[in-house]
Amino acid sequence: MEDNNRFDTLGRLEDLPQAYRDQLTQRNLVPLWPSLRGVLPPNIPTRKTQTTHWPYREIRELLIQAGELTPIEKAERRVLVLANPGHGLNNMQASAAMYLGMQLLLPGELAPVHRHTPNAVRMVVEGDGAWTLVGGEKCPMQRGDLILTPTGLWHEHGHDGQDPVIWLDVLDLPLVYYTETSYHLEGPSQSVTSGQGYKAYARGGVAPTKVFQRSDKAYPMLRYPWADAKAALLSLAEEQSGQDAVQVTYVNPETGADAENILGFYALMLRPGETLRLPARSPAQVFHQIEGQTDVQVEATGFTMVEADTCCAPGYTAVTLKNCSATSPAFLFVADEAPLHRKLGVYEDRG
Ligand code: GTQ
Repeated sequence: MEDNNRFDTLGRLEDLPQAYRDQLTQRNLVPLWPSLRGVLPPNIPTRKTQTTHWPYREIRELLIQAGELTPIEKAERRVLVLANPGHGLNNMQASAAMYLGMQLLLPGELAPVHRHTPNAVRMVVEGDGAWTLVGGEKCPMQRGDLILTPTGLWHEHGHDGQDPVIWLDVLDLPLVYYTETSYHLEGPSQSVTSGQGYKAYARGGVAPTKVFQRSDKAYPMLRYPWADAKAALLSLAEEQSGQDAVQVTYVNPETGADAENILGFYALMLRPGETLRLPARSPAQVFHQIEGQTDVQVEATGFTMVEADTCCAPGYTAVTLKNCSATSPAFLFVADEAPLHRKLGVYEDRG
């Protein structure tokens, strides 16, 4: 009992004489005890991240309008940011560390070359004929492909096709901004130089072995074609008993580590009719429906994700995913903050 009472007994700011408080303020000092429980709450962190669902149908309509309202020269990146209301819309955060944006490129447009400290990935949602040039490697963009633009690599986007192309950007921008390390550089247009990592690393379990030359690329694979990730999931579902989830992690094929340093990326398959309860783990998560439909339940909040919808859930919270179809698998792209939490030593799985 005494322990519980402790939480209510700390002194308040108002308990202090105004003259004393004024002296503290003048000297850039603040008392800890009125704020102690706020910054170190009991048992579970305070999370601003709210479970939020962004239906693609709504985003798409407004994004196509942005294409009419704002030429690419006036936007550089024509993006509508998926902002979590719990963080304040202007802060452009899906969660503490994750930024989400839906980007539109129209036929013939070029989003000019730059590089920046935050890491980014693109998950292609719609359209054919676009490409991203990353560190000299030209990556074709097809629906469901994951394309990395890791920290410091030059990148630009172009579009040689006929119809609008739309993709989801996931960046660790909120974290990099918070640490006061976020900036960008402009540069001259890149020439296409290197080979294509997705061809060199086309099969898991075997990796190219340099005999005469050492590979010095920190990010040997930049494009992860959806056709390959989907084939891996379907094969895993056949191989693995029904006990475990059918999930793959996008990894650096040379090291086996997460594809990028701060955020983790995964593809998840829900078997026909499957209900999957993901345990309450410390990282916040983002889900994007690649194929099929999924009922999502996060505490009291429930909704249905149809193709190309995106949602997020706070950390320390169990998430239940139910494939709406009893006959076809459903496929989701997942992003989370697990690599960051592991590196910080704060990762937790509470079951
Ligand atoms: O395509 O390089 O959504 O630099 C935000 C910042 C996309 C990009 C975003 C960026 C980009």
